[in-house]
Amino acid sequence: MHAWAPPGLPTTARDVLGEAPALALYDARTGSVDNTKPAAQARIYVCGITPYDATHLGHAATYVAFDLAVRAWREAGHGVRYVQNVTDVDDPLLERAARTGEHWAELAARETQLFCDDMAALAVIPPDVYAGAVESIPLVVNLVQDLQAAGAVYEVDGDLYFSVTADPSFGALSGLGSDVMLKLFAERGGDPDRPGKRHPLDCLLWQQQRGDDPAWDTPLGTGRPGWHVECAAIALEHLGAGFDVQGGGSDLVFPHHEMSASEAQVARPGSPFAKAYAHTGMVGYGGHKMSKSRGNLVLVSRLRSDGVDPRVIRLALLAQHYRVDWEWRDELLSVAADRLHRWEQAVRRGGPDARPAANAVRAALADDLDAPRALAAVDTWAQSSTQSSTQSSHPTVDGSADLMAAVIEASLGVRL
Ligand code: 5CA
Ligand code: ZN
Repeated sequence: MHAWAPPGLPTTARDVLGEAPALALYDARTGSVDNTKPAAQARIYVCGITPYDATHLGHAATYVAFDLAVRAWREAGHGVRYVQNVTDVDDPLLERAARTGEHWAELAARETQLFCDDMAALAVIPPDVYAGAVESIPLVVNLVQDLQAAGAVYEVDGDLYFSVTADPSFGALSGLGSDVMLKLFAERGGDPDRPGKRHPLDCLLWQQQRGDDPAWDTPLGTGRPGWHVECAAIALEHLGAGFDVQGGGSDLVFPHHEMSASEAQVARPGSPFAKAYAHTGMVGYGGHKMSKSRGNLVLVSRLRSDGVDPRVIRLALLAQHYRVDWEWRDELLSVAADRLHRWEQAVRRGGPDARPAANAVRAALADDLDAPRALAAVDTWAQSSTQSSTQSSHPTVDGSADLMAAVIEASLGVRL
């Protein structure tokens, strides 16, 4: 699949300031903020959309957060290999298509394109590999065959299930008790009560064709892949086991990331699936998690067509720490627009030495992507820029505006 066009990536900040500090991230498995320790090439997988409705601000917040991680690694001198999937065949997509009468593949293609347009507008660096579930079916088949060889697969009425007991570390990522696991599994696409299963948490690897559902002829039978194995197969193929960060929203910690990791670890024993698991908080609206199924959505494309500058949308998202759950409010846009205006004026006017503020921006982002603290550092510099035009105690320094603009663009993804 084609992802979207990359934004400009100036190197001025690195040329002037040198390498940014190492990126530390909160890891769900260890429960602490740990330094990432990527090789020359950092490897990250971020779970992509299920394209049955347009990109909402919750999705946008998640992809902008991981974009900060990609940028932080680049500023720290690493190359980055970034893989993202598109769940372009799955129950919610098929259900929506059946309801509206549109062909499921057309719905998926249209919404994926809209997502790509939204991401490009938000200056999100695209993944190097953008892989659809449908095009990745051969990878899923291979992985399921490896799991069969490992004795971790059984059949229930023609459907294939993964035995969670095959992975001794199953549960270590989420750290949840079995009651909570069962509840979340049932809420998030699982089938704990299906008769014939050996363990209620065992998850579907391959589903035999039902009715008119789309299906592919494979050595596993005529059917389609389960959800968790899709991400395990795509990540293993395009990144290899033991990649640096598996990312997604906190709604994916369990079962999705737990299951994908277990499947991968049973198929490729000896290496953890990912070294760290990073999750964004949930964005709510009107008192509930913003979700396609609930329909309480604020769409990026809608804001854009209403004439909102995408940089303002991005700044509104950056004003929240990625790990906390938060509520969207329309006033956040005017606050962000005001901030953008102040920054633009400051950069036009010039200001005092930008190095301390620029280093503070990079340090804040390296410290578990603390974007609100990074914005505050720029605010302070912009404020002193106002003073330097009126007071000689804050003399304007040549090149400081250029450096500030370069850091804001490279690290925060906002081009002034
Ligand atoms: N296709 C799967 C992942 S393999 C999926 O969860 N798709 S999704 O379209 O439902 O969500 C796409 C991404 O946005 C996921 O990382 C999800 O965790 C995140 N996300 C969904 N809703 C919100 C929200 N309200 N706030 C923040 N992130 C969200
Ligand atoms: Zn996923």
